[in-house]
Amino acid sequence: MTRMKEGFLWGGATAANQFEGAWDVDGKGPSVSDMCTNGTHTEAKWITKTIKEDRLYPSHEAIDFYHHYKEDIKLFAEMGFKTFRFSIAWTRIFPTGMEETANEKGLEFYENVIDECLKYGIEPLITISHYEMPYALIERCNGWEGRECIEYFQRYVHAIMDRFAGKVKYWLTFNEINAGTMPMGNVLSTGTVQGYEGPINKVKDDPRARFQALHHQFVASAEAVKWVHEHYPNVLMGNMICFLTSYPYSCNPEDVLKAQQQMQICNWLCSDVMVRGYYPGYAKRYFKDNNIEIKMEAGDEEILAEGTVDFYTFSYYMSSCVSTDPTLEQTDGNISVGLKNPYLEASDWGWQIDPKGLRYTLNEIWDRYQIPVMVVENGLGARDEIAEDGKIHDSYRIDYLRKHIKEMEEAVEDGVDLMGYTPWGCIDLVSASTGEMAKRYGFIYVEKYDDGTGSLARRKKDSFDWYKKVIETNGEDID
Ligand code: BGP
Repeated sequence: MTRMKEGFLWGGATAANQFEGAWDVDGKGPSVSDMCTNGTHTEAKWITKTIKEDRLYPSHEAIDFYHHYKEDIKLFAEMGFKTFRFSIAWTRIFPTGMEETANEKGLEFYENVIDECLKYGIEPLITISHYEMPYALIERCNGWEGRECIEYFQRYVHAIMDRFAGKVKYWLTFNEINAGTMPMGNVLSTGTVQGYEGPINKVKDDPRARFQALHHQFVASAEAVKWVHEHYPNVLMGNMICFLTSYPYSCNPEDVLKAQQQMQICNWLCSDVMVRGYYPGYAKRYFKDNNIEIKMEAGDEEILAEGTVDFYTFSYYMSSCVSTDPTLEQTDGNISVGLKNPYLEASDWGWQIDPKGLRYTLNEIWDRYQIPVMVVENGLGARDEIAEDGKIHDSYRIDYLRKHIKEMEEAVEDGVDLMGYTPWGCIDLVSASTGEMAKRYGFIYVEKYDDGTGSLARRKKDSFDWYKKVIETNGEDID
């Protein structure tokens, strides 16, 4: 097989709210994720306005990376990680988002994590905002609908950059920013849920507020990118898109056009703004057709144009189909639902497995933007069992990852400039969509269960040694 280029960033990905725990330790404030209870595949998790004694909030302890980071990073180093993607919890640095000065304890924690990575030659890749906006900002101004969030965000960005830009080269502004183009984005992404309590899939959607919030995120991101470029020229700033690959269900031109429109609004809109620096024509038409009026202030367009990103990153788990036929069967998926593809199998959570779709997607992205690309999430959420020999034989996970790496290598042969690959949840962590622990992605098993119990002990799965070999051979040996 293909060897990846010299310096290819093999690693793994996580997010603060899904694995750190210590949700109220050392001055940390509650984030939107800290207000979410657990759920299941069939029963949606809730967001509550206050913490309810009789409910379980999985982010509060999660897998307690906060107190296990040395042990965990050592295991990542043993696998040979070149990079480790994690996020900084905004609320560790600014507990409500609105403070004037940063919380030193929060900065210290991330400094320790960064130093621990560097000790092993692991390059940190940091997401600045990964479904972790301060809950206080949701209460104050309906999350990102409030323009003032742009200023609070800059304060946060300056604080972490002034402290860490000398040590960390790769940064992403907003995780899966395109979640804001879909109703599911209201809770974790745009935070447009002021006063709401209930299941996260029952939020009353107001597309006008949601797209206004998204506009504020674009401006906040571009302002941050521009400022960082001016102050820390060695730092590279990336976007992050939840890539929802959509195929036309049939060759009926109606289906083809509908699939194209879906790809435009759900996938391309955000990266067109962040990579090219302006809203594309199809977005303006979509806003007009849907009575969405974005309130822009003088200077917004200039900021978008001046704060374009250096590299493009995305998550890729699955694909689905689009059709004008309303009778076709739906499938579950990441953030949105689509139609079942008769050629594909699905995970236990209904996400359709499509390795070739990754090659297709990489080519589409590269053709469109011609800037370095990185796959910063990919993986199989599955139930793992500890076997009688005390091990976890996760051949299904190896199979999923192998097939995706193979297609990634095909894409490189096609000419795509691929920087790296960080499979999701390299250590088991809380599921973003359901709050479950049972939906595991890791190379490392964590003894933590859906009812909140578990010793938190770590064990290597079979995939641990397999991935170690993949990295050692720079992608040449994936068998
Ligand atoms: C992405 C998120 C992650 C992550 C992943 C897997 O959308 O960026 O935070 O959790 O999906 O999803 P889930 O945890 O729902 O299986």
